Amino acid sequence: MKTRLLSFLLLCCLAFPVRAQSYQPTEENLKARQEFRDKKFGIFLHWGLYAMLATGEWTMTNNNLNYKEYAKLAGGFYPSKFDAAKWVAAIKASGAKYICFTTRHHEGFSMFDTKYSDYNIVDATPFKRDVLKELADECHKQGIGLHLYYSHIDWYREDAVWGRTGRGTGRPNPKGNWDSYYAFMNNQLTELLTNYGLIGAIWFDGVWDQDENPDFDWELDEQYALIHKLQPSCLVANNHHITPFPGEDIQIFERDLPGENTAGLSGQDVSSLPLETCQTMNGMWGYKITDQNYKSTRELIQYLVSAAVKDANLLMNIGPQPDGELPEVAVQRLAEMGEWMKTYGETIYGTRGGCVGPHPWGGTTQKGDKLYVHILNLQDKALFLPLADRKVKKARYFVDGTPVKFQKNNEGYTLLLNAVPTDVDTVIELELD
Ligand code: JFZ
Repeated sequence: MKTRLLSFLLLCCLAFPVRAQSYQPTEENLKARQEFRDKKFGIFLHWGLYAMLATGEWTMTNNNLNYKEYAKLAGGFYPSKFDAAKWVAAIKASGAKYICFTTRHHEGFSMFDTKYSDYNIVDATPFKRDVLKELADECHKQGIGLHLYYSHIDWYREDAVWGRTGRGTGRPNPKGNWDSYYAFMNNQLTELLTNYGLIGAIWFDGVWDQDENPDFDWELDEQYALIHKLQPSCLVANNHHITPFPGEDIQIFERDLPGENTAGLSGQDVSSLPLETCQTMNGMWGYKITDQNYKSTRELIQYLVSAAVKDANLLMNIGPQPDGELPEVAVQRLAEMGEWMKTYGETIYGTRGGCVGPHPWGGTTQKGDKLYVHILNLQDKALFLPLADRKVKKARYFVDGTPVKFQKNNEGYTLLLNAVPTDVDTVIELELD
């Protein structure tokens, strides 16, 4: 009997090997998660060959462009104005604390020097420069974090298994060769985590491409373990639009704040992991020449504040031009956001979502005994805060310290403002007991 039980247990162990189910983040990783939450604001950069076609990063599949024809773009890619120092300086000026760069998007072109495919910016273009290396060196020099986007799908490689996109690019074999493609990805991830210094996060994207084939095994456990082995503080993120898998360190939302789903890509529950929402500054991720529909600085700041109120980081995207420059409007938005952050950064960086949650008028962020009330949209001079079980000691306008009168009742406190707020964000600082 005993031996039967033992062999049953043994069988269980063999059948269900200890996977990342038991993922225990290391101390370094837990520390990196908190630092990530403190940063609050990052800039996403979508850059690849698609910039030349200027119709966004999905143009290859949307227009069923033949993979061999598309690859010829590389021979003409010469972003003569690329200057990593200039990019990093413009981004730093916004108050952003990290950059997330597309090392290889769905088009399959590697924007870095890789041994594992010639289809890369050094070997396949006349530019011949490792733009990732230049960017990484500048990020490290100027003291800003670097995260790397890495696509799980590839519309160019013949060994990449077909999903629901990239079917019309002329590749011969829908089945691909998973073993070969998986090894390729892990080899590239090893390069990315070995040759470019400290990497804050690997930001995966593409698992959703197999959503019609739910049994598809991406073998993520082993891939995540590889990342954590190479750089224990590197956060694993995956834009799969569902509940985080074991081994992931942050949770991503696309085009919506956590808990909202206006774009239809973010119906997943909000987990207890650090949160990040990615959003476009205009309407597209990759450079799109006809898209001048930039969000106003006011909208961008309010989106950043709304993310912070929801305890999430904002990863705001820019699609660099084919000539290597950031679009002028984007640079201007960065500068204006930075101006605001110079004054109000203290109410954003290092905070957590406050004890008064999101409301139509705005919400709160919190650091220690300071509660920052962010008023984004209020047609009133009085603002009620449901703070029944807290004691407010002081209230003042954050910007100049002018005291704010308040009244207490059983349900909470009512702030009595001097005027109906019209600023981008009227911040009232409360000192709690
Ligand atoms: C993904 C990428 O496809 C996109 O190019 C960009 O990088 C963004 C940040 O992440 O966005 C998606 C993902 C899935 C769908 C659409 C866009 N989808 O399922 O249709």
